[in-house]
Amino acid sequence: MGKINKRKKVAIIFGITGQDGSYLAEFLLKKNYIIHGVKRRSSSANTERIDHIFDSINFRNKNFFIHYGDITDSSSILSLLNKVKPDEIYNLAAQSHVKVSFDIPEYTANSTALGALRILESIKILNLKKTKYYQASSSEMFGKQVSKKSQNEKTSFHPMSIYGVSKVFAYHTSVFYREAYGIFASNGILFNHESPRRGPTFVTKKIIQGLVRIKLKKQKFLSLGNLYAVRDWGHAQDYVETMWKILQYKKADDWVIATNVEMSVKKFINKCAKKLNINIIWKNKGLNEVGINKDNNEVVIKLDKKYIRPGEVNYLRGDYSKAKKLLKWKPKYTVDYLIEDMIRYEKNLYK
Ligand code: NAP
Ligand code: G4F
Repeated sequence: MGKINKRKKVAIIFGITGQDGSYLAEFLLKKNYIIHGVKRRSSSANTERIDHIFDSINFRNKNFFIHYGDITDSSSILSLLNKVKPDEIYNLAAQSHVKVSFDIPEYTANSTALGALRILESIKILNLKKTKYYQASSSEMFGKQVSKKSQNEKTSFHPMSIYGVSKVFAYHTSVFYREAYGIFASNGILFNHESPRRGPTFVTKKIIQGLVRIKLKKQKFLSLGNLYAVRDWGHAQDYVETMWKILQYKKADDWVIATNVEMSVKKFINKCAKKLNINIIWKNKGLNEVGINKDNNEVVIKLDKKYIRPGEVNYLRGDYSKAKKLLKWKPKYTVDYLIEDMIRYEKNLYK
């Protein structure tokens, strides 16, 4: 019997140049998708994470296309969707840094909140009945939680930043377009996920980069903010697989994706230091707290109030039982593997 010639699925990824966009593109290419990635204009190169996929000199990858666009620009979204008419859209584009959202609240809302609205409205205007939409929702939406219970799809939102407020808007907008217009729009409520490709100002990357450099005597100390916030850290490679699974499920829905393992920033530092054979002891309290390298008595961790947020999310731990049961998804990588993967990458840069 001859092979059935199945049409390749077509996906648009907004936020292709980011951590998740780059892993998702690799994942979908392995699944034989045609990928159209949207990249915003920048005065310096912003394609570092995808250059290995898109060989801009030889145009070798025939299933991978990059378009200029911006989620603050409706016309660019509308014309791309009209041209490509994709099977799936992954909206990963956002001003994704919580602390930065206190400094640029209006731009954060414009991109992170209204960006989702612009894409969904374009799907509606173009009457793309078969296009499925993935919204990169966030555990930051849970915000202020009074109890130390884990959060699931039924937990109420109480955002503590304009980033969180914007993600709540995008979440409800996705639910609204699903219920009002029948668009297949799903929310993945993803808890923190990291990788060697994580941006350098997020805490895990900052800690690992800093400690590796301290170990190699290229940096003296690391300045941080709140050491007592608790997060549920997973590996980005695990999480992009769920994005795809969410869009393959029989109906559009909302899903918590996490590891259910909690860890404070301080415990994360201690774990990383141990793996690098840096022996840290902690002294003092409040903003005077310091981490000292026991072997040479040097201060390696200091606190700086500029990293303390006007609104903080103190406790995040995700209950992903729904995704486990219905999507048959669970994380493959542990936080120990994640840290080792990130340390390995960092050390290799200095070889
Ligand atoms: P990231 O590395 O910061 O990537 C964000 C992407 O959005 C980048 O490609 C960025 O482009 C792009 N972008 C920003 N503003 C844009 C605009 N105006 N127009 C077009 N593109 C724009 O974030 P990530 O960690 O991959 O996260 C992906 C998505 O998941 C984000 O929406 C984030 O808020 C959400 N999320 C992340 C986590 C997490 O722990 N990583 C958890 C929950 C939800 P440049 O490369 O040019 O900056
Ligand atoms: O690494 P972070 O900046 O991540 P945050 O704020 O949890 O946000 C990330 O996860 C969200 C999902 O929950 C995403 F939606 C969002 O896009 C992003 O990917 O900070 C983690 C914790 C915070 O409590 C922060 O106050 O670490 C604390 N922290 C302590 N010192 C620091 C620092 N965070 C950063 N970025 N830099 C510090 O020096």
